Formats: sequence, C-alpha cells, structure tokens
Amino acid sequence: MKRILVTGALGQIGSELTTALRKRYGADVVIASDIKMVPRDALGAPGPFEYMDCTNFQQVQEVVRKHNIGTIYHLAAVLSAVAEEKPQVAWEVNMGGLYQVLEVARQSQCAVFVPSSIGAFGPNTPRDNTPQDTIQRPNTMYGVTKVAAELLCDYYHTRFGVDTRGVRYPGLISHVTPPGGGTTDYAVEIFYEAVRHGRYHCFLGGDTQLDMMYMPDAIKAAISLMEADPGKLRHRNAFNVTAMAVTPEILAAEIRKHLPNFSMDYVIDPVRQAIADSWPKSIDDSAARREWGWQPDFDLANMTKDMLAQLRDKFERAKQV
Ligand code: NAD
Ligand code: AKB
Repeated sequence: MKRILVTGALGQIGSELTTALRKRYGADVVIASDIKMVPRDALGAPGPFEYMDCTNFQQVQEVVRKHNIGTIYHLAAVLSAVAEEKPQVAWEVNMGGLYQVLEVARQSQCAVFVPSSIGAFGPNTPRDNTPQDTIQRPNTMYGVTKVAAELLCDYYHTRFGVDTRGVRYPGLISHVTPPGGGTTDYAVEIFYEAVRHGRYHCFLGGDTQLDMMYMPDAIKAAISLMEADPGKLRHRNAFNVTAMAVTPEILAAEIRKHLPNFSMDYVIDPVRQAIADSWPKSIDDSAARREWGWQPDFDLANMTKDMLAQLRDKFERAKQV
C-alpha cells in the first residue's frame, strides 16, 4: 500500500496536517519527517517519524523507498522574515529542498503538494482582489523562491508527468504550533498575547491589510486539492485560496468583543512592514472554488471565538502539568 510523507512535519502547518492525515488515512500510512527531532506529544496522532533533511537527495530517496511513499506533502521551508535575514539559507532550503523532493518524486512516481504563498506576488501585482493569473515580480527572497517553486512544479508536471499541486496560502492563524518566522506571525501572536497578558505590541502598522485563514481551512484546502479530480485542474501550481482580509486594527476589534480590556500598541518592524506592503491586500480565489470546490468554513468571527477558546484551554492544561 502506498503511503504519505510529510516534510517539515513539526512546523506550523505540518504538525496539524500530519494529525489530520493520520485521522483520515490511518496512523501508519503517514510518515512525518523533519530536521528537528520529534518531541514527545508534538503530533496529536502518533505514528512513524523519520529524521530527514529535504536538501539531501539520498535521505529523501531512502525514506521514500523504505516506506513505499506515493504522495509527498512538502512543507519544509524558510518563511519570509527569516528568509530576508538569511537569503542564502532560504534559497538552499526552499529551492534546493524542492528540487531534491521533485527529483525523488519523478523517479518514484509520487504526487507532490507544495504550498506557495501570497508572498509569490510583489509590489507591481494588483493589490486588491489579486487575480489568479497576474504579474508576479516579488522583491523578497521568500517571494523569489515561491514563484520559482510554482514554475518548477509546473515544469515537473508538463515535462515529466509528476502530479504536482499547490495553493497560495495567505497568513495562517493557529493555536497548536507557533509560526516559524513569517510576516503574518502577528496574527497569531496577537491571540497568544491577548489571552496571556491582555495586550500586544504589534510589529505591523494598524491598517496593514493582508489575507488570512484559520488552520482547519488550510488543512482542508491541502487535502481537498490532493483528492481533487486531476482532469478538472487547470491551475495546478498554485491556486489562490483565502478566507478573510484583515488588518491588525480589525483583528484587535474582534478580540475586544470577547476581551473588552485588550489593548494594542505598535512597535513597527521596518523589514516585515516592507514585506507586507509588497503583498496583496486581498486575493481572488475563484479559480480554486471553480476547479475543485474550495470554500472556507471559518470567517473572522468564528475563527476568533475558536482561537480564544482553544488558547484558554491550552494555557489551563499547561498550568495543570
Ligand atoms: P514552519 O517554519 O512552521 O515549518 C517548517 C518546518 O520545516 C520546520 O519544522 C523546520 O524544522 C523544517 N525544515 C526546515 N529546513 C528543513 C530541511 N532542510 N529539511 C527538512 N525540514 C526542514 O513553516 P509552515 O508555516 O509550516 O510552512 C510550511 C509551508 O507552507 C512553507 O512552504 C511555507 O512557505 C508555506 N506557507 C505557510 C504559511 C503560514 O502562514 N504558515 C503561509 C503561506 C505559505
Ligand atoms: C509568511 O508570513 O512568511 C507566511 C506567508 C504568508 O507565506 N505566513
């Protein structure tokens, strides 16, 4: 039986995607992998784990052969803020890692899911309701790797028949694993700080608008796209997907409906502000809706309610340990 490999499985998305895949297909069917070692209880549903550096062809090949892998969810990457600090490392991991994964996938006939990002757009892209097919000239190393990754995945599909698929995620909001160094991390930190301290120092300006999505929808998008009828997919790499467009002020106002004393001030980080200012304010995900039935379950109101409840529980449980 063909199994599923998740790279970068201990990250913000991987930790929840691995759990969801194990619940859907069976714990032994899903192999988690990362360059970090797995801490006890890191993944909600336990199962096999491999230490694997995605930039190392031999390691990826061995894991794929050993476990008879048929599908790879390739999540290992360096995110936007860290990529600006360490552009050489970002290129090596985001492009070098993807190349090795695609080469192994070509040889072993695996399907591959690769997430792109709103970071694949740049300052010349139309910023409102950004179309699926439009100008992509990002001015960040993260963006350069994301556009190149979309193109490389298209190439492996048309040239070698590898079943590559991907979405352009917006900022992802979640409560299981903290984000790994992106520009949209503020939208997660704001919830942690609101619940723990009742205040937050935001590193983006209050009116900086970016698209966001709650993690259960991000997981749903990845699995639905990989299960979609390939005959219906015109845009494989990568589909715009979104759930809500928010600013720090809008998020703070929504949080105040539950925590009226919550306060926020600003300590702007010029690097992350410049990155955010080069990204779309909102994106058009009608191609995903049309081609594989994409639709988010969470809007701003029900995401905020759930995030706050989940974090309260999480901190309560931590106190009892
Ligand atoms: P993350 O930073 O939380 O996790 C990445 C994981 O990759 C980490 O656990 C890290 O240890 C691992 N990793 C790093 N280098 C590796 C290597 N050489 N070999 C194997 N593993 C390695 O990232 P994430 O937020 O889970 O993002 C996953 C993917 O989704 C990335 O491609 C990212 O660009 C994309 N994405 C994320 C978001 C978001 O808001 N989280 C939004 C858009 C796109
Ligand atoms: C980041 O901010 O780098 C990510 C992304 C939107 O790609 N969250």
